[in-house]
Amino acid sequence: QINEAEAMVFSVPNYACQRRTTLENHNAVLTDALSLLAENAELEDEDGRGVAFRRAAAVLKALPKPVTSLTQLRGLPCLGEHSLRVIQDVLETGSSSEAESTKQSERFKALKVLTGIFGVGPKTAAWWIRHGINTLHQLRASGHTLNRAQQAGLEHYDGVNRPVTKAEADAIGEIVETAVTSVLPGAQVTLTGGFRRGKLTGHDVDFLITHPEEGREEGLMPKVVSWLESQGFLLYQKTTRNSYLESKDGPARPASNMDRFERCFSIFKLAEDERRETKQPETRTDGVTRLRASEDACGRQPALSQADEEPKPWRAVRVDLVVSPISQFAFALLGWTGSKLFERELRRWAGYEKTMSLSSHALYDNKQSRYLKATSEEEIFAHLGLEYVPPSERNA
Ligand code: TTP
Ligand code: MN
Ligand code: MN
Ligand code: MN
Repeated sequence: QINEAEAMVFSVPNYACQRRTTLENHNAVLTDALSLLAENAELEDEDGRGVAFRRAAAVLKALPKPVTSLTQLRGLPCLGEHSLRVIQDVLETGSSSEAESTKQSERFKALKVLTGIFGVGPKTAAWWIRHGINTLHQLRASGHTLNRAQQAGLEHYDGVNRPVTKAEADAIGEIVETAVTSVLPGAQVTLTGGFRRGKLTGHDVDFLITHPEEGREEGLMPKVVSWLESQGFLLYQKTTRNSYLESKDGPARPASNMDRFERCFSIFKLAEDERRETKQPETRTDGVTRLRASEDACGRQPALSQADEEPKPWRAVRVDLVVSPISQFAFALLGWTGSKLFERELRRWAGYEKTMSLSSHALYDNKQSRYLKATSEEEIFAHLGLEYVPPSERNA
């Protein structure tokens, strides 16, 4: 036990985009408890409370050492009364009683199971629970009408809810690359989302597609989807077209945080042999990928352990595809790399500190009444008066 007087007092800047947050976390017990409470708030459709817990967790993720006493946190931003109470509980007892009881509550469990269905959000889940539906079995038996996304989500529930490994993400990357360059030679595919930040697993795989010649990317998504469909790679897909130009509220002020790129939410069918084939050449070249290959084997365990079920020769993987014109590529890349909290904080910083509006399409300076152009993420950080933070340090 460290003497309070000797313990270091931490200091971190206000906004997560001013901090460097790696995947190394010295306060995992605390941040797990706060993240669980954030998740519960989001499942209850209380986003304000969710963000407050996410911000508090992000501050603790940025600390260089484990917290040992509350006094070390004096003056830190984003730590509200409620979060401090949770932290105190963990420091005193080793766990958060609120997080533990939430985790074990029937309502939390039901909300989590039901929103685990692709296409089901907190509102739908809450409505089902009010009608006595708490499990997948009860949902199937209820005869409730499901939309196409939810039907696919229910059918591929286990795959969609099993973590995706980096090896699987790379295998899907090769398929997407082949699809994209087959229908438009010269087009480029970039891995975004959590895997670009260096995460070893994810809930999906995110890709950003562009072409170095402005305009050549137009209408690309339907062609990519057709190609993937014809090769049997898609279990589900929903494509939405680009609505950026026709929007009325101005490009830098989208109605929500959703952007308007041509995009595709999909569920891929990834064959086991596909996953091996794409790994083999890598396994020979370096030791790092050999490590990934063994994680991959772990990823298959749940399917194999179901003794009475024939193990499938493929798994379902959620994949997000986005097409951006090259002129907006840097903004799209920054917007799709995450983390979600880092993105939110970037926009908050832009608005409150710089009187600018940042979206995944553009950066607008409200004082100068003009768009600020950028061809790289570094330029966008510079426009915002922020030190550049590389993807691996955006894990807020
Ligand atoms: P996610 O795929 O939801 O999250 P992630 O990749 O960080 O983590 P996980 O491993 O769980 O998949 O989102 C990726 C990024 O895309 C995130 O920064 C948010 C961003 N994004 C959207 O999801 N929708 C949008 O409309 C925009 C503009 C960005
Ligand atoms: Mn992702
Ligand atoms: Mn995603
Ligand atoms: Mn995450």
